Amino acid sequence: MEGELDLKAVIKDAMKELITANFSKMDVNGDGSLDKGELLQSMTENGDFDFPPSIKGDSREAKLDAFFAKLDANHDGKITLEEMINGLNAFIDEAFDEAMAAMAHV
Ligand SMILES: [Ca+2]
Ligand SMILES: [Ca+2]
Repeated sequence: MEGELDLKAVIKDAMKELITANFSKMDVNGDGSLDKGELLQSMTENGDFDFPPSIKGDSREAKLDAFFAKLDANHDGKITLEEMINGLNAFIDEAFDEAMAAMAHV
């Protein structure tokens, strides 16, 4: 399963680069972290954003709340660059595990 692990690492590296490069742009008020409004804005600017499958909610707002809560590891209402990368890494792991589980059922 070495190829699988490498692909995951490549995706994580690309994600980290992308987030790091864009974080200051996403941080509209320049306080070094993203609040909910800034997260929403950055997501909608990038077109139609699909929440990870594990994010459940009846509405887009509810999903945003759940997504934000999952990224905001220390629950201070702000997402730092580190929290963002760690959080998205977890979603990448999740997506891979689901893909592997789905393949195992074929
Ligand atoms: Ca901010
Ligand atoms: Ca936080």
